[in-house]
Amino acid sequence: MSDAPSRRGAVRRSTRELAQAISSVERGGSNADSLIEEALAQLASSDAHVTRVIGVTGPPGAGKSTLVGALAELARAEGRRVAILAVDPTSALTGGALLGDRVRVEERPNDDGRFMRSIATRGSGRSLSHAAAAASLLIEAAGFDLLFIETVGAGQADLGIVRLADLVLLVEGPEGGDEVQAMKAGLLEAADLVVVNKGDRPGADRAVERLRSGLALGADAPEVLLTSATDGSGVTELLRALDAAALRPGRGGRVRRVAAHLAAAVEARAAERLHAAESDGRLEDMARGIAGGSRSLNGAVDELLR
Ligand SMILES: Nc1nc2c(ncn2[C@@H]2O[C@H](COP(=O)(O)OP(=O)(O)OP(=O)(O)O)[C@@H](O)[C@H]2O)c(=O)[nH]1
Ligand SMILES: [Mg+2]
Repeated sequence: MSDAPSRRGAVRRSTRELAQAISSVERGGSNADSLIEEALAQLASSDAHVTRVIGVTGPPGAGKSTLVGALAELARAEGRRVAILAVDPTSALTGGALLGDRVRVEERPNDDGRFMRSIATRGSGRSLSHAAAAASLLIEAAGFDLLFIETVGAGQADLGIVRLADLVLLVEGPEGGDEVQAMKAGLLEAADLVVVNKGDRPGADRAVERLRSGLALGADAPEVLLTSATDGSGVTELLRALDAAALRPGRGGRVRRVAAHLAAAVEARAAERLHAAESDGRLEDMARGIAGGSRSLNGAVDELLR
């Protein structure tokens, strides 16, 4: 496949190199920082490629991975370079990237236009949103046209990752009750597009109706579409809707992703400082001073962050 002029400036890494770079970022350390700096410098150049980043969220088992796989196949068949990041907020508990194991996309070693990766923190001390923000910047610098970030619809961690995206797609199952969950988690407000998947199952049409009437109450209600990821129906229409969707002001964009990375990097550095102070006893000394009234809490905080 030939290079479109728009991605001339991309850091053309093989997908293997990209995977290695993301692994470095997951582990943290100075090598990771220089990889990110390199990606940022590339993205700052005037001919940098623009990646459309689509956050995909929704309740467990709704068919997010299957749907993302189908969308990715379709976009790839149209000649676009497509990446998928699966982010599993529960992996810290399960000790692995469970969700990644269930990702439904085949890797093809000879095709550098498809990239699939699951992200877990694996006890590195880096937060998941840090790894996800960094990985999204590396993928963007590698000149992908589309990036899907899949994350299970499970509250706060999820919303942080959703903020990296230009567009948020909420995937619901046909069963009642899921919508209520989504509303509770604040995901429905964050969604730019809602899809009821498993359209082949009974009740899917009713779920669409329920969502449409519920959403009609709010201003800029997202569109509600119906798909069946397993037989492919509605998937082309969904990809078109994602392509056509206007970006909401204040949502997504590269600056947002850089900001997410910056915020996470600051947190990581603060945590490092704190850890060092704990290890060498300074924290306890300071605490003794504060408890004994010989120093102020704020002064100690400033000193720790300096
Ligand atoms: N009948 C039917 N089954 C589907 C459809 N889409 C996905 N499935 C099935 O639903 C199950 C869950 O699909 P996944 O794609 O893993 O769902 P997910 O939302 O990614 O799940 P988690 O990552 O675990 O949250 C699988 O057995 C899929 O084959 C669909 O459109 N129709
Ligand atoms: Mg999944």
